[in-house]
Amino acid sequence: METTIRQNIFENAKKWVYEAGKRIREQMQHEFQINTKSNVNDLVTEIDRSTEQFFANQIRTTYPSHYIISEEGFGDKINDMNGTIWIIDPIDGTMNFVHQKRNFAISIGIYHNGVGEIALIYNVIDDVLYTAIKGEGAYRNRDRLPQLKQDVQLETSILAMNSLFACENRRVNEKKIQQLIIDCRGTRSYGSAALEFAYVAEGIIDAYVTLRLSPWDFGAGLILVREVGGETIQLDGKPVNFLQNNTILTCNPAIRQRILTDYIEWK
Ligand code: 2AM
Ligand code: CA
Repeated sequence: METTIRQNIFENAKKWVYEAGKRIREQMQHEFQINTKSNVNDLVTEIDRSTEQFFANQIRTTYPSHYIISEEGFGDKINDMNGTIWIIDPIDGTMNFVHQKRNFAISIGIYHNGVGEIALIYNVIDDVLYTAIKGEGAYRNRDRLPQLKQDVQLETSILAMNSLFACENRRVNEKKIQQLIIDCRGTRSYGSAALEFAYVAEGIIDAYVTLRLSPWDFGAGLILVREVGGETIQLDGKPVNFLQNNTILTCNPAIRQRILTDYIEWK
């Protein structure tokens, strides 16, 4: 993608993210409708939907040739990564949004022919915007994030995980996951994949490992982490697939092989 086009898209995306964040903060002052999707704990609100519709309208008006992959149904049916594709989660961490009224994010990753060009992850309540542009590094608001340290070890690392390892323990050897939890310095579970990627990029955690994420959960985060020298792969070591759900390890490369080799064993 040409630099000036990339910059133009970034400026618009940033403007829309701030605008959407302001709308969410206003809308959540009033009562809003909450529904369930695939199961009783899989939540969606009218604010998730209206926010996604807001982005879809802006993108289709300004960039009619672009495509959208998104969670709440306003996107396109995509079979490959050709062209310019916006991967959008209007609210990542909907359970946090509903229960905690904080710790959720707008997540937007923009890809051109499969290459990650632009990432924005906006912590709406804290008003913290993480951004990345291909080849230009990653930022937390106006501050450039340093490259990840290379001398990191598992024993002094903090890992983000979630309860899927307990719920879906038929898939992986849970004894080895238990050992991973014992061997690292500590674990965290923030409940928003986008923010967990942002924290890996910021270097305040060293890895995020999970059994199932959708493309809109990691589309932006993968670019952000890449721009500080981090890596995102599936738990079998293969590259991620943007057209389906994935197992995910995003981390400081210094601890990648150790996690995959010593602690991930499929049943
Ligand atoms: P969401 O809030 O947009 O649904 C919680 O651990 C993280 O996993 C959140 O980023 C959440 O995104 C995502 N998530 C929740 N349920 C999921 C599912 N069934 N498949 C994939 N990702 C899911
Ligand atoms: Ca969502």
